[in-house]
Amino acid sequence: MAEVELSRQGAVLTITLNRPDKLNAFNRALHKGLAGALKEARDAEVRAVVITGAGRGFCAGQDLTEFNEMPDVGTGLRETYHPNILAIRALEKPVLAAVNGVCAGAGLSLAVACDIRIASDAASFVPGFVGIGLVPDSGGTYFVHRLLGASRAFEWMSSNRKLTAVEAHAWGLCSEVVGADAFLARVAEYAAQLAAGPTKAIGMTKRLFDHADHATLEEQLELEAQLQAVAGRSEDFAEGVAAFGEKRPPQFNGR
Ligand code: LHQ
Repeated sequence: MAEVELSRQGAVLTITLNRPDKLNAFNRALHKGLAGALKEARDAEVRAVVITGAGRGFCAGQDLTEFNEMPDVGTGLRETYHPNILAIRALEKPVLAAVNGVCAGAGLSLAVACDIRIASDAASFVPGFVGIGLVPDSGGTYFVHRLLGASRAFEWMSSNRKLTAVEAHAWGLCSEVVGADAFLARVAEYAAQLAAGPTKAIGMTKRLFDHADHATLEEQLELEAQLQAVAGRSEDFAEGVAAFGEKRPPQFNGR
């Protein structure tokens, strides 16, 4: 059994974490599989990426029964979790976390490192770390803080409160909650819509928002100008303007 399964639907690459008996908790094999999958996601033919979990979980974070795989926690994080979180941010295309079930600990960190989250109504969001006496890692403090604001982020991450998908939606942690029966179809529809977009412009929008987190206004304006110059030379921009003039929907090719 592969710990990570890959499938392609047109320009959508779906990455399924596949250790369902452990709620897709991370062990070395899962990290390795995810790293390989994120490498494949760099293929120019892939214009949207979905990350989801097999079975009833999205990802329960570190496998606590295989903790001894990681003799030194700091080194373990740097070698396994960090490259995958950074790879998601470095992908210049949208990454959709399809949160099918519970996410906890570094599984929550993975979900919040993605660009968009949609949740099944069977999903829940659990800090996890504080429950076992740890600090949030794998970007958990970075992304949860940005999504929720400092006050709510701290209160939640220090409480281990399990949020339902509906609560997560009300907090802005996910953008949509879908009934479990309709979830797969909605994920496919959403991912296909993302994949049909002007991928280059969407990828650069992602870069710009990440840059805005640590930039001055002057630096941000400058990067916008640079990347707009790139977008302005893209085939998709030419197509967008032509389609507008011809009063028809644009057919973007991602270039
Ligand atoms: C699990 C796990 C799990 C193994 C459920 N491991 N088996 C990074 C690097 C270095 C150091 C440490 O930390 C990190 C990052 C982290 O991620 S730390 C945080 C680790 N994660 C957690 O502490 C979450 C632990 N799990 C839970 O709190 C619950 O299982 C949740 C809230 C996720 C789900 O609760 P339930 O829906 O009630 O399911 P369950 O607890 O019954 O779990 C189902 C099975 O999955 C069960 O196995 P069993 O054989 O009894 O059916 C669990 O033992 C197993 N499982 N999480 N992380």
